[in-house]
Amino acid sequence: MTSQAAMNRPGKDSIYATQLEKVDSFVFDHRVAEVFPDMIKRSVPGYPTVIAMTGVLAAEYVQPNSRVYDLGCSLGASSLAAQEGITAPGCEIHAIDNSREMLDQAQQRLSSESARTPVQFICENVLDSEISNASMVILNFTLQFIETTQRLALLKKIRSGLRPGGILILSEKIAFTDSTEESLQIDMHHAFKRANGYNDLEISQKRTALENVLIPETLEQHFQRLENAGFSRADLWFQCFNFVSLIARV
Ligand code: GEK
Repeated sequence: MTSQAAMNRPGKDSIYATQLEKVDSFVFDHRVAEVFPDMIKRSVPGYPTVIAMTGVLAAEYVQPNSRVYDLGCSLGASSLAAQEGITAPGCEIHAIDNSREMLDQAQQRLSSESARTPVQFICENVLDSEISNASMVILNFTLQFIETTQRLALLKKIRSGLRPGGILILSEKIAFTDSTEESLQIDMHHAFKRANGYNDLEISQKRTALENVLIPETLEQHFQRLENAGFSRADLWFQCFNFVSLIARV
């Protein structure tokens, strides 16, 4: 492939590659859905590991005849990992997203007819979702897009929909109270993006688009909120720069 062809390969994220007159707020529309796997892999350090371990955790924690909820499922990567990991019989996965464009593509990617664990695709706001009989709830990089004032109510609802022994996987971009650490982590995140082929214009325009849309919080805020929501404990199991994943237990 020539370097020009590589730049234009189908599925490659080049949404912010040209100078925009005005950078609009980021939305999960059809343009994003088309390039999403490439975008998230090149933007979120450790994403493939978090997804793969979601499958490992599903094998460990999903209980027979229970539900798994994948909230903000995008194209269904976490649902697929869970589906492949689950060994317990009689389970179902509810894959939920409020972007019709993302959900349509998720549905095409996961044909669940012959799968042992079926997936239901639901287009709705996770703030309106009913959660019950769950043994695992997945919030992989979704809570950061929910209004901060709504986050506790969502976690309380998840907690009360989980069975004894159930878990929440919470993966997020985080902020740091120490300003030196904050800039160090942001610099390393940008270095990660540059190493994955994004240029400075793309990095800066994407950052502008995500302002007030993706709102990261500190680890301390997450731990406190999980406690306030009624989880008995929460543990950090993964960190790569300013991206983390926690397991919270009932
Ligand atoms: C993955 N978990 O590949 N209700 C429903 N969906 C929402 C809401 C909401 N209120 N707000 C945002 N979303 C996925 C990646 S992406 C993360 C998750 C990212 C959806 C939104 O439409 C998008 O699909 C997803 O949450 C966030 O493991 O792009 O950084």
